[in-house]
Amino acid sequence: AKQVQIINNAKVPDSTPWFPRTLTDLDPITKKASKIGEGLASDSPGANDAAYCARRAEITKNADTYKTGRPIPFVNYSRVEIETWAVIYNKLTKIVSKFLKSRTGFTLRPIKGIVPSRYFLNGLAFRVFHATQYIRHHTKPLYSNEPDICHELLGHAPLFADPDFADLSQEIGLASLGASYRDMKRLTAIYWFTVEFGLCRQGDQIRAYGGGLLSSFGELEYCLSDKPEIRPFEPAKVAQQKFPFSEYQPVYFVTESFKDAKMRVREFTKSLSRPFSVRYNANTESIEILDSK
Ligand code: TIH
Ligand code: FE2
Repeated sequence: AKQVQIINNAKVPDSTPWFPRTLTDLDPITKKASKIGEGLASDSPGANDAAYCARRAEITKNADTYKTGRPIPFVNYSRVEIETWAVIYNKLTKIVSKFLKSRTGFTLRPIKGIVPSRYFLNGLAFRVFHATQYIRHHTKPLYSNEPDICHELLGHAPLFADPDFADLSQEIGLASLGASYRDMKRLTAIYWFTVEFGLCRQGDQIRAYGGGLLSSFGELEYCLSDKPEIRPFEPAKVAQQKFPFSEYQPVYFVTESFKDAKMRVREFTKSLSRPFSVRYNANTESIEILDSK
């Protein structure tokens, strides 16, 4: 019989080491992993712990038999394993604030729960983000109607490492200092539809960047479906938009970029009624009042 070879790729030189061409080519790679025990250096803390080696062998069996396309095997982690995770997790959460500070000057600061938006936004003027530490109830992981540690760390924290996003946030914060009651309402809406529930264009795609979306698997899926209404980010309009607090948002606003949002918000805040302007002096960590306008 004649063999037919279909070549849909440019040829590579014969001397080229093997490499996978399709996803299923990845299947044999697991055989290349060292066998349990062999790979553990004699000074590895687990090497002389028979129970640990056995447990590891039990878990790694999953990888040995795994084939492309199958669901990831479920591992029922033990109490000790979960506690190990907790040690790492707790350490990580401690350095989050330090990392953010080195990127943009933002820091996290613990707060008991929801505070009136004036105080919350005021913090942003100092590049301080007030974050809760308690965790949502385990029966409803995909949506919480109040902030919790998952929301702060998975939703908000990563964004504060972006300089334009950090500027945008501080811009809202500065405008909130001494703002009138009416302007406060406007700024809260601007905050809500950017930092909390913002969408952003990226190429021909729309992506979610608001912390309230990134920490809620349920709303994240919903916001990118055809169910909600999506409007362009125009601060004067955003400022008037009403919104529910404890359910999926019916309306979202999409911005062109963080820089664009920052410029637009900066323009918008000039229209507010405050008779003075302010700036944050990072050297003295204090607010300076500028000439009344
Ligand atoms: N809905 C968010 C979540 O599930 O993570 C939490 C909230 C953000 C804003 C208000 S409630
Ligand atoms: Fe939030």
